[in-house]
Amino acid sequence: MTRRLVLVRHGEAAWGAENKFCSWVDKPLTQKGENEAKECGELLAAQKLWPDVVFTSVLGRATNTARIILDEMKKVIGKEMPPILSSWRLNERHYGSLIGVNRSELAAEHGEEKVRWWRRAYDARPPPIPRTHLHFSEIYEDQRYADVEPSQLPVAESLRDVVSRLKPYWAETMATTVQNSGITMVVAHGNSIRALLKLIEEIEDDVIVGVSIPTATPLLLSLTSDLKPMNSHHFLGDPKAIEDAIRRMDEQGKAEPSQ
Ligand code: DG2
Repeated sequence: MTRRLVLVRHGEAAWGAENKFCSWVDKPLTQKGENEAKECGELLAAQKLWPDVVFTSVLGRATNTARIILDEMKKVIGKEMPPILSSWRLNERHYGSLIGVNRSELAAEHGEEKVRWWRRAYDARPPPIPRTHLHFSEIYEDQRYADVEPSQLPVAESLRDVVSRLKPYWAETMATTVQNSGITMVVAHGNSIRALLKLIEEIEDDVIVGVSIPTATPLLLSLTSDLKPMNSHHFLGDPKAIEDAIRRMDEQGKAEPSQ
């Protein structure tokens, strides 16, 4: 039996709309983000990709996107809701001191190349979040992390670091579930999805730099019983709209982003 894995980045969230690094700050979906999630649910229902199980991060923009997608799919498919498992290990990459910073302002100050490097290079780790950061307490006093060993909670991460913290969860929990299910859905974040793709498809460090994941655009992977990719991942949906969304994402790091 082919195992199918559907990976979805959440819909647009409040700080995404303001072009700020959101990372571990729990900002809600915008109206546009909710609509994107609904459209994603319609698309997945039309493709009959009802999941047997769903994984999400603990952040609201991911858990709410998952709920909206499933509600939309249920209208068409009408099955019982699948189990939803949430883990901090699927959270967005921790952007350290860059959390809350506007990407264009950062590019105006440090140059677009530097911002591109911070956002996409495999080993780029921003400076750690200082204790004086406006959102420090909100993140580290969040009861959803109460069971996590404090030393495991990051203060800044490169994509390599995200792969490292995701790897045990993939190996110990997700992989077995994917093996035992026909269809598994993961609703997470741009960089935690890049990390998952890197793990599963063994993407080279210098190739993952060019991979961007637009919001609420499902990505489909077909895997063998031992979880080897049967072909390369591909996005579902209108190719032109997806290409435009990826271009707009890349342009978020320009000093003066196009509208
Ligand atoms: C974005 C990623 O993550 O930012 O932290 O703001 O998927 O949670 O919206 P998400 C954020 P970039 O790496 O695309 O700059």
